[in-house]
Amino acid sequence: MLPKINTLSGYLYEYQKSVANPEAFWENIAENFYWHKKWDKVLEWDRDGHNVQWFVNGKLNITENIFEKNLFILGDKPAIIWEPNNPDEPTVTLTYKQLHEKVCQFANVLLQNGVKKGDRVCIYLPMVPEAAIAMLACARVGAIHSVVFAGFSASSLADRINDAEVKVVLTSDGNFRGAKSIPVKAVVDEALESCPLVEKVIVLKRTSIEVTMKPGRDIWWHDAIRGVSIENKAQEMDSEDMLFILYTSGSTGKPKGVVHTTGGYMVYTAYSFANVFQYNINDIYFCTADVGWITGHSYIVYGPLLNGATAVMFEGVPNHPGVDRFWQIIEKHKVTHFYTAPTAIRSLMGYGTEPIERHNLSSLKVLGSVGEPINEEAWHWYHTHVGKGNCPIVDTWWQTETGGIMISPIAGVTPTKPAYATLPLPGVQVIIVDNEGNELKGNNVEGNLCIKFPWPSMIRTTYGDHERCVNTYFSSFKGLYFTGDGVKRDADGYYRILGRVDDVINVSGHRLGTAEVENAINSHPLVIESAVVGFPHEVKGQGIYAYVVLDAASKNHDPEKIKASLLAAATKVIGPIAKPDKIQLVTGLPKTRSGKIMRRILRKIAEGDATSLGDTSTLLDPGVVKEIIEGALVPV
Ligand code: 6R9
Repeated sequence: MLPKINTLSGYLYEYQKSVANPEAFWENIAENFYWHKKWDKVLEWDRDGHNVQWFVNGKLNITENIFEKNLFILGDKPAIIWEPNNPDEPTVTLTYKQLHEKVCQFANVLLQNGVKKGDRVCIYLPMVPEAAIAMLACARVGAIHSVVFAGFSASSLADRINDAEVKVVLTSDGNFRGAKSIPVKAVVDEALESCPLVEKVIVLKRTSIEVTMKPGRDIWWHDAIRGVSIENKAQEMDSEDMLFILYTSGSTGKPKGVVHTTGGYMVYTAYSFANVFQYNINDIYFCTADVGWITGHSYIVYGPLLNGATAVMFEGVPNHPGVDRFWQIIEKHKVTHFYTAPTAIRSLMGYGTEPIERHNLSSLKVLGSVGEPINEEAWHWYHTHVGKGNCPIVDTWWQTETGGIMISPIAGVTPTKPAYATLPLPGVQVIIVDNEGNELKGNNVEGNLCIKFPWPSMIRTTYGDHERCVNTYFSSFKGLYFTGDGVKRDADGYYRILGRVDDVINVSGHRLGTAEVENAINSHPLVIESAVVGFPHEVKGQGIYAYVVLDAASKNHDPEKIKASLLAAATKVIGPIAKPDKIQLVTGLPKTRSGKIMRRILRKIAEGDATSLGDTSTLLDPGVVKEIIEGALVPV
């Protein structure tokens, strides 16, 4: 087991140690893993070019650290408890031994289908055990997985497949989500029309809807594994070999492929899981995220399994068949650790406490929150009604790029404070800077959240474009990793995340670039241009507000029909998560004389606060603002 902090003074001691000598600190943690060959050097770092290597020349396979290292002790312990969308369907439990066999078998399937070390495999699967099996099988053979959330559209999927030059796609016939059944394979077929490099598609049967199978390219999962050996020797990987790519939205351009590598990611996710959640070996841990997001990667699959944890994996949604579904799962599996997103808490709050009271939640010990700032009301509701006042809430701040949790209470150790992520984990050197990059020292300060020293699971590059990585994260403030978030450090030295300060919006915990949504809207033939901003939304955290300028030809069309077709365009180009909540048709956008859209003004109007627009004198046409305010939609 990994060393665990269990007192506040222990935390302070470890933190000091990790800052005084990060290399010695992480080396000590890394010693707990199984390496074919240990590192020659703990850290190699070139600050300016952002070339960072952890556990240099170490050799290992991450799946051996999940399975072989622990099988003797963990063999019959459940690794994954899978809860299907329909509660009448049986739960599937896979022990460590069974999961190991399935991973090895599928690793052999990948090899037989021509997948070699370093090849990219796209995983576009619903929340079924095979999603975890697929990820681990890739890691076993040294293939780089790129999981794409199965709610993304065909064109988003195609972009991600092409950017990573994917060779093999793993998917399913369909997907059950709540009352809906989604035709997943049909989306893949559409995407692959523009993905010439894909050689094989392996299709899991889940919903049994009819699908077309392209001869020579498409194979059924059950046919592919038939008769295949359950023994597989893990591929030896370098510490810095890529483990996976995960696409995420930024403020400009198309989503970028965030790259994580093997050794550092393993050490950090395992260490942070053990410490933040204070997981003990008989606990049952339930994270409601989807494996399509970083939370699913680090804290459903890798972090928990590296710790020998039992993880509940849920296929469905919180309100199907009833709004007590989460509570029913907690009671059924005697869940001790529950990790979810503020948006889910806020939406369930709307149904009152009766659905909770129907269930016995006394097994719960720790509650977690991730994905967006948790407001105080939701924090208190979660604490009082779900945790009955007895469970610490770990409000975990981190990002796809950070790989693992960065600022968070340690359960039962760090005194919590509603809406505060509290204190950085050991090894995380937080610095707050103003817009000019000056450090804001001391307490009671507010500014841009940066990290000044590398940590093992930090982003290594953006796939295929290292310069983009350097420009996006390391050039706003010299020598610092810039997170894109605003933060406040209060009088106690506690951190409160204030949300994004760039053009990224966070809708129900899903990251979207405003430019991405604008591109989708602009794909509509009647649109000349558009500007998208976020606005405060009671359940989603942020909603999407789109200001759209239409072509003169639109005069002949019903504006309501146009709005509906704009929603359809966003769904088609990105996916349903990108559908605007409000669309305001305008005749022009507020622009500076150099043609830059003044988003600050549009944001204020969308928030319903048109009184403090600041200086509008630099605008090309100030009249536009008045018109927009008059037609503004009431925020919900
Ligand atoms: C893990 C994950 C990252 C962005 C991040 C921030 C927001 C995540 C948060 C939080 C406040 C928390 N965020 N956790 N804000 N409190 N506990 O969500 O990764 O999808 O990359 O999003 O989410 O704005 O910058 P990702």
